[in-house]
Amino acid sequence: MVLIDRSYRGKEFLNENGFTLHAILTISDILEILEEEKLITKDQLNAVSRFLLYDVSGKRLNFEQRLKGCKNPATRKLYERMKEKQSNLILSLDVDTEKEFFTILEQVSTHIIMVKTHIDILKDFTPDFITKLLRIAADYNILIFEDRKFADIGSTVRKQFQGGIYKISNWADFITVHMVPGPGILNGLFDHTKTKTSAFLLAAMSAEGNLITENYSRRVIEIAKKYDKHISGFIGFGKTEHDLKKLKNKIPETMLLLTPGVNLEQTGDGMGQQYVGIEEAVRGGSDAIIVGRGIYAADNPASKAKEYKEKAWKAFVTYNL
Ligand code: S5P
Repeated sequence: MVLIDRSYRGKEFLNENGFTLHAILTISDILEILEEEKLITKDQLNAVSRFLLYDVSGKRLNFEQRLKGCKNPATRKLYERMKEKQSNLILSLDVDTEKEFFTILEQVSTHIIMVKTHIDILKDFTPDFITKLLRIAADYNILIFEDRKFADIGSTVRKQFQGGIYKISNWADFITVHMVPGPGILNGLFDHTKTKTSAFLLAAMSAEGNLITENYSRRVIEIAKKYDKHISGFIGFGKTEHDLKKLKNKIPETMLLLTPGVNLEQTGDGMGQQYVGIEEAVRGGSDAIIVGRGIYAADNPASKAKEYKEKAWKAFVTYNL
């Protein structure tokens, strides 16, 4: 019998004897049919799906165990938001005016656990923006994620994180960090500060042709294990469920895998962005999806956010909870 990963569905591939196989149905498809026909229960479907997800290891912790074992307070907050809001949707709100930003944020706020900012995109930024953002975040139980992608020597990133006009360390629950400069970047960001901000490290990017290799991803994860006080997890994209699973299996269980490049309608944006579907991302082990244009550029961001949230949470409950 050949076990076929869902990501191969509808595609042709060669088996080890050189025969072309055409994948029509996956084990997951069959399980879903059995559940629809009431031949197995939802619990059985979930248990077998989890078993398959983790390469038949069956050893991964469930959501509650991961939350319990998690020592990083910022990561715990994110786990708790997921539980409270029954959502694993992060909105990437890459618009360029304050008005647009808050109009969309208020429309979608009940559906998201976190808003990801690129604060330097705003053309009318003033410190009042942060005051307002913090208030809305508190009112709607949303965390704030500044996607600054720090990538310099320790001394420089410290200034970029704490200083300038943005003073990110005062308000961001999370930031993103590239590990290209090595571990010194984490010392620069976190030594001798009382910041509550925690980091997500870029482990695999969605941009086509990016230079991150599997070995680089592994090294990033190894460094993160030593700095778990300040690291909440990883940004990780995979074109297929299988690619994501390979990454997920290297990640410590209490850390989170957030996946950008998720879109229900597009496969790319003509500028190198690549997209994966919600189901594939979550089946691959993604804990939360990051969606930008799929929501904020939609005719009705609120109903789109609801759709993304419901689909992503359903997949999470089925395969990852
Ligand atoms: O590999 C990555 C990492 C990130 S953080 N690919 C990404 O697209 N991102 C960010 O996710 C990117 O900077 C943007 O803010 C968001 C994706 O936006 P979308 O409009 O393509 O969904």
